[in-house]
Amino acid sequence: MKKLKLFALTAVALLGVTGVANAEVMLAQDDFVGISFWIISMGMLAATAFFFMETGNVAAGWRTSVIVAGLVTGIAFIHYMYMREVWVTTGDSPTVYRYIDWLITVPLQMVEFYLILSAVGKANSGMFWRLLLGSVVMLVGGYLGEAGYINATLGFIIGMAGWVYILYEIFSGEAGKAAAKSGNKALVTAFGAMRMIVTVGWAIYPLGYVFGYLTGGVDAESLNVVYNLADFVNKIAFGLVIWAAATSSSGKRAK
Ligand SMILES: *C/C=C(C)/C=C/C=C(C)/C=C/C1=C(C)CCCC1(C)C
Repeated sequence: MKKLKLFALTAVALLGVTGVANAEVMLAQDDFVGISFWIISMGMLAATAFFFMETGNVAAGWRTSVIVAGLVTGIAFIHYMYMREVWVTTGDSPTVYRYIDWLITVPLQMVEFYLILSAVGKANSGMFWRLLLGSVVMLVGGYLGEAGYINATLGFIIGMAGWVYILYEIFSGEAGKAAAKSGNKALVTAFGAMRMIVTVGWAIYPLGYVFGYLTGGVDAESLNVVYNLADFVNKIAFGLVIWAAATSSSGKRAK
């Protein structure tokens, strides 16, 4: 198990590093957006190592949730290496890489709601499919708007509709009700904290979109700084909340 973990971590780090091995343009000292790409890449790498190493310290029912938290930050780490490269060499928004990352990591985070409910035996697959549907609508709308396939305002409206649907499901829908009735303290706390992240932390993304596209012209700098900060909070803090619930409800740290 230890060797496997070490191997997985090395593979993740190497994949990220090969993404920059042929970098020709160096990070400029006044490129603060580029610097934010770097800092966040390293945060993602550290979080990935942490989550994978911690999987041995939680009860079996919570293990998958902690592994998925590590997958989210690991996938983001690799995308960040590529996004940084695009930004530093061209000064353009790495829209395609960003949305590929979101398209993989957001559904994985939706799986987390399902997984923590199933860790206490309260999940059903309908919840997962509805959360997935909401994320796909949100991200496809956003991508079509940002990539210029449809009008930016229309893309924004479609994206908002998907997000509101997710919020409905976790607050008033079946998932929200199941969490409230579960009677498991660690789960209720984690579910509540994850829900706050999806409400408050996620609100940063549409704000970035508004500053980037809807306030006249395209402002790539504020768009990317805002998205970078949002990813830092929403991927790492989200995973930490799950890890905290997993360790507290595992009682004594498992061997
Ligand atoms: C790890 C990546 C995460 C958690 C990404 C989340 C992305 C969003 C919540 C994006 C939301 C958007 C809207 C609500 C409307 C405008 C378009 C988007 C895609 C920026």
